Amino acid sequence: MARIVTVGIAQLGPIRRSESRQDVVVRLLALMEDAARMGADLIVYPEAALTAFFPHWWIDDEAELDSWFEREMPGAATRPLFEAARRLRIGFHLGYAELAVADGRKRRFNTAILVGKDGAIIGKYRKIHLPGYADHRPEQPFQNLEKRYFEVGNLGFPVWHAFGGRVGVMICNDRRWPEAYRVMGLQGVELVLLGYNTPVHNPAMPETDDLTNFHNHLSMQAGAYQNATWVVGVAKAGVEEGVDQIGQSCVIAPSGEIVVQCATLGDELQVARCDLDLCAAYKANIFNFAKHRRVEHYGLIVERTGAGDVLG
Ligand code: ING
Repeated sequence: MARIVTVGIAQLGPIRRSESRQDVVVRLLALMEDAARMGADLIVYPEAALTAFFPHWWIDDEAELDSWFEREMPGAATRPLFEAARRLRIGFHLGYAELAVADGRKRRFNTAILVGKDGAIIGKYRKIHLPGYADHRPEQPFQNLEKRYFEVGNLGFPVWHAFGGRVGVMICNDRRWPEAYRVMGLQGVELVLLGYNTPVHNPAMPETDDLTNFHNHLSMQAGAYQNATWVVGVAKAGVEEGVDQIGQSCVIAPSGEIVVQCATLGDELQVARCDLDLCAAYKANIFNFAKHRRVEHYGLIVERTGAGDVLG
C-alpha cells in the first residue's frame, strides 16, 4: 500500500520586528487549522518562523540579541502550537533561533525541530552551513550576520523514522550544499524538510540577483533527484524589514519535479500528497548507492559522516 504523507507548506509573509511571538503564533495556528482541515499529516513552517530574520541587521547589545532567541521549546508563547498539534493530530516543522545554556555558557543556534502528531518533539537540527560574515558592513543594504549570531550546528544531519518514513531536516543555506542531502541520502531519507529566508539581492554577487529564484529551485530539485527523496522548501517571503525575500515555497518529488508551489509572497498554505514509495524505484535503480556509487575510486578523502558503514 502507498505510504502517503500529506504535507502542508506554510509559507510566511514578512514578520515585523515589532510583532510579538504571540502575534506570530496566531498566524501559525491559522495555517495549522487550515492544514488540518485539508487533511495534512504535517505542516512545515519556514526558518526563523517566530521572528523577523534578525541576522539582516547589526546588533551589538547582548540583551537585545538574546531577545530574538527561544530559551525553551515549547515556551509560553509556543506552547499553543504544540497543544493544537496534539488536538488536531498534525505534526509540524518549526524553524527558530535557539539559545541553550550548557556548562554555564550561552550557545546560540539557528535551529529547526520536527514535532509528531502527539505534540512531542521527534528531533532537532542545528544549521551547519552558516552563510555571510561576522563583521559589521554598514555599506551593505542589509547584513548577513549568521556567523556572528549563531554557532555552527553540532547535531549532524540526522534522519528520523517518522510519519511512516525516513525524515530529515536542513535549513536554508544547507540546501545549496550537496553534502547535506547526500549525508541524509546515505541514511535512506525519503522526505527532507527545510525552511529559508532568502533575499532577492545578494550584495556579494549582485550579478546573480536575477537568478535567485532559479538557484533556489535548482538546489532543491537537484538534491531531491540525486538522493531519491522528496524535498519540501518553505519560505519566509516578501519585504521584511526592508529586505525583499523570495517566496516560491514548494514540494519536490524524487523525480526532481515540483508538484506544488506557492504563488504569493504572503502567508500561504499549499498541500501535497507525498507518496514515499516513489523514492524506492530511484533508490533501487539509478541511485542505488551500493551498486553504482564508487567512493573508493573517487580519489578523494571522504569525511566520515558518522553514518557508519553506509558510506560503503
Ligand atoms: N539565506 C540565504 C540562502 O542561502 C544566501 C543566504 C543567499 C547565500 C544567496 C548565498 C546566496 O538562501 C540564509 N538564511 O541562509
